[in-house]
Amino acid sequence: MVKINTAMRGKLIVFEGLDRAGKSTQCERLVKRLQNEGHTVKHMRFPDRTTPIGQMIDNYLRGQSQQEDHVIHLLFSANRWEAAESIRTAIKSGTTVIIDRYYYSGIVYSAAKNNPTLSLDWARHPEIGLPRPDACIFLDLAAAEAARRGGYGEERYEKREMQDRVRELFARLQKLGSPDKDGFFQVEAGAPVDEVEAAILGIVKRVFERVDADGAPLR
Ligand code: T5A
Ligand code: NA
Repeated sequence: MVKINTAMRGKLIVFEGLDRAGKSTQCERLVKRLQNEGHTVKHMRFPDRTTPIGQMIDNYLRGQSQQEDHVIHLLFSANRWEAAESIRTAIKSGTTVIIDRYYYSGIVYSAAKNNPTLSLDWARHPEIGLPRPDACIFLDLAAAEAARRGGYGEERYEKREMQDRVRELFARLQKLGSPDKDGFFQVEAGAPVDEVEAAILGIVKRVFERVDADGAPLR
């Protein structure tokens, strides 16, 4: 379905959305689908809880440690920077990289805390220079709907008011003209899994075609 052109660079596609929007479910499906079609695919997620920085983030999210708001923001960002070179290398070698959450989450969740010195704009700065996605697929789901899905409420940000602010800020980030505005695709995530997957495949196909036709390197 998604044509392979081995002479071309890989594509960088990230999934975003609220907690429980279905990002991991859809990332796994997309990775398998592309692999079955013969693409080389690298599947990543942020936070990457396996690195020393990622372990600090994991402790924080599980409520086992405290971090000052700016400090945890910078740790989330650092956790992406430590992977930046490997993402660029993969893309150059023709590997498509699919990521479960990226800097959009980084910016929005920190800004949703309403800390007076941690604005959306402040939060963007440490992310500037990271590999820019060819597409950000935003799985949109009302917070009330997300709360009805399994396992909700176990981690630090999984509270209704926080999720409502996060959803609002994702919308604002998109409207304010994020640097990747053109590559921002919203998908209605309340639909059955197969329908959400079909919508995503349509987007991914267009992104592959656009990037291959354009021939520009990853920014
Ligand atoms: N964070 C993250 C920051 O603050 N800054 C950052 O820089 C970054 C990167 C952890 C937290 O860290 C924050 C954001 C988060 O609060 P995480 O590890 O990605 O981030 O954890 P979650 O987003 O909480 O991951 P979840 O696993 O909760 O959400 P997913 O991946 O969106 O949802 P998924 O696929 O696991 O599905 C959840 C449930 O819904 C069902 C699934 O079967 C599952 O039970 N489901 C559906 N049900 C009905 N219809 C559908 N279409 C469904 N799709 C999935
Ligand atoms: Na997830």
